[in-house]
This record gives sequence, C-alpha cells and structure tokens, in this order.
Amino acid sequence: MQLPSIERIASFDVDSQRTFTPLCPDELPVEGGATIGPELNRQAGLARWRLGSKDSHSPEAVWVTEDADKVGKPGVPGTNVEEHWPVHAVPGTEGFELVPGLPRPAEYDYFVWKGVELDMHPYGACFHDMAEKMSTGVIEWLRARGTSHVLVGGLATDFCVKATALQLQAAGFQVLLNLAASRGIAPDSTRDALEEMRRAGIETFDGVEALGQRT
Ligand code: VGL
Repeated sequence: MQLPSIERIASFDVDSQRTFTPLCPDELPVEGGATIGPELNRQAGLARWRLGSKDSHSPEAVWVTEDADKVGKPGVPGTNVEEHWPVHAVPGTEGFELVPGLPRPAEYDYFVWKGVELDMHPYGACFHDMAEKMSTGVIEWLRARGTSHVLVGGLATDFCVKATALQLQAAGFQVLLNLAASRGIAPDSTRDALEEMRRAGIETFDGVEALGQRT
C-alpha cells in the first residue's frame, strides 16, 4: 500500500515517557524504552501533524500497589480501573517527562494527558474511560483535518500503544505501527498484542527506512 500525501498523515507518540524506561527503575521500566526518541522523530518527519500523549497519575490513585503479586491483576471494583500498577508517571517527577530527544509537549500539534482522576486508568489515548464513551478529542481533531493514516509508536506496545492503535483503527484511520519506535513490557503480551493489532487491520513496519517493505 502506498502512503497518501503528507497532508493526510499524522504521527502519534503514545506515552513515550521516562516512567516506562530503565531511567526510572522503580516505576514501569521497559527494556529499550529510553532509545525510541530518534525513531519517533524520524516518523514524525513523514507526517503533517504530530500528536502525543502522557500518562498523568497521582501517587494516591486507587489502582496503586506496592505488592508485586497484584501488579497487572484485577483492579478496584466500581472504578474505571482494570489492573493494579506501581506508582508511575507522576507530574513533576522525572518519570513524567518524555524520553530523551523528543520535543516538549507544547511543541506538538495536539497532546493528551490521561489518567488524572484517582479512579481512572485508561490505556488508549482516544478515550478517558475504559468503556470508550468519553472522548479525549483525538479522533475528532484528526477527522477535522482530513487525516487518513496514523503512524504510531511509543510505550508500551502491549498496553497503551495497542489500545491507542486499536481505537484509531476502529475510528476509520489506517494505523501503521512503527516497531522500531515502540517497546513492550513483556515478550508474550507484546507478541499477542501485535497479533491482535494485525487482525484488526493495523499494518506494521520496522523503522521509517523499511516503510517500502512493510511486514
Ligand atoms: C501502561 C501499564 C500501565 C502503558 C500504562 O503506557 O503502556 N502500561 N500503565
């Protein structure tokens, strides 16, 4: 498939924050997470618009656990939370910052801060809630600009990148996931996530140089 004109292409840096890198070993470190900045910048060079998102969480959130056995396990009933996680992405801390090499949020064309409420922990950047009722405005913003294709990268492939990519694809955009600009938390869930995304019609490519030979 050919890419359309640059005017119809957007690039999305999903949760590309230090909290998901070895720079913050006590948060949610993802191997290689700190190295994706340059590839995200190359990806953005192919697009008319650059969008980004950040997890933005209170250390008092209801889903916070210090119990390793509870991480990734069923969340708190009656809340908008699916699983427990360690404290991460707290505004004002290093983990909240974007990975090395990325612009500041103010330099993006559109930016989403998500998970601010204590009892909400969305993965996808297109909706504030797990039920996908409350738009963050991403889909409407892209539609208003005539975007057809969205290049996606970020952290982590098996959670927030997957959820965001699936939401964009379901909204009618053609999503192209950049493997070289993404990293996953665990190998099994990352493999499953890639399968699920491909089943949904999302295409993958391994770096902007490889865009001609998509996998
Ligand atoms: C994420 C787990 C918990 C992500 C966020 O951004 O992929 N993963 N919170």
